[in-house]
Amino acid sequence: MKNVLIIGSTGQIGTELTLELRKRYTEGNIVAGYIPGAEPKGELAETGPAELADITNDKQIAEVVSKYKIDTIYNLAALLSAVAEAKPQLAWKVGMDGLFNVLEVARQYHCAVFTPSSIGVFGNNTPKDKTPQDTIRNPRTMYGVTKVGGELLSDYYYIRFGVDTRSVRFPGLISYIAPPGGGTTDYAVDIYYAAVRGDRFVCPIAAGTFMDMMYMPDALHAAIRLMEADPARLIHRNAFNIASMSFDPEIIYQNIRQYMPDFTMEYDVDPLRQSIADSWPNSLDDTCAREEWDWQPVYDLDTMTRDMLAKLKARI
Ligand code: AKB
Repeated sequence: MKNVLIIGSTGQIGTELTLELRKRYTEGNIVAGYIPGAEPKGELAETGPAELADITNDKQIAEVVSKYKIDTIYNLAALLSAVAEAKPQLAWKVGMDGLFNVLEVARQYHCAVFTPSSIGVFGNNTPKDKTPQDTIRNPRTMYGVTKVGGELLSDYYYIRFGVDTRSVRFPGLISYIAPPGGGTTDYAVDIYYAAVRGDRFVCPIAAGTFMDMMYMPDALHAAIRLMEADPARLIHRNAFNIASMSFDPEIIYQNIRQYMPDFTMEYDVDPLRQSIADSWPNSLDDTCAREEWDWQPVYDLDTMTRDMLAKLKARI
């Protein structure tokens, strides 16, 4: 029996992760944690319990954890990279103070904790291609600072207090249910919506800018598989490089055009997003995840494009 709290259940990852966990763990409670103004709706509201769980309110989180005898917390609350640059104080409050609240509750109630990290932990001095697992992490964005801080704090709670903390460095995540909000990699989601709506796409990232990306089903699988992994095999914990594909705007554009030949794209580069993208790796080396918990992605760019276009055509 599993009792799980998802903090940030109505966001891009949370919406799908909560439903996937409910399908997987049919006994116990998979609690959708939310903040006022972001209440679960539709299937998310109908398939299981939902509770207010604001990451900045430690007492509220502790009450939910105690009420449902929670054993695992997925902490998905975060401001993405571009928004975090506009609101650095709030990004710290959610990313660091919030994580501290979650880890303290986990320490007191003996919960395991998953907190996503990101390719945003890397910076201009990091090796760009096949970025190794253990290497320089020197981001110059508030998002990256909170993600590096989060990795260190999570490892600290494991080493000092035995809290079972685990994490992956997510690349840009591409999905068709809940939109991302304010990330540098969002263009790789928006481009599919434009193609299906029949719009000309205006790309905010320059041609030739490679970043790692992943289709949401692989990302969900990674989070769940890591939390189920045998702890005796884990040499690393916070956080594992994972990878499935790397492309620039031209490559994804040409891939979509194979299926929608009339689709067009132009560039209007956003300097903030471009400077963040330029500081991130072109591709990650995920050998440690493959060796320590059998990470293996299913989707590549082409299988993702075919699925995204089919799913979005059915939805829009
Ligand atoms: C962002 O672009 O901010 C995120 C990320 C790569 O962490 N999608």
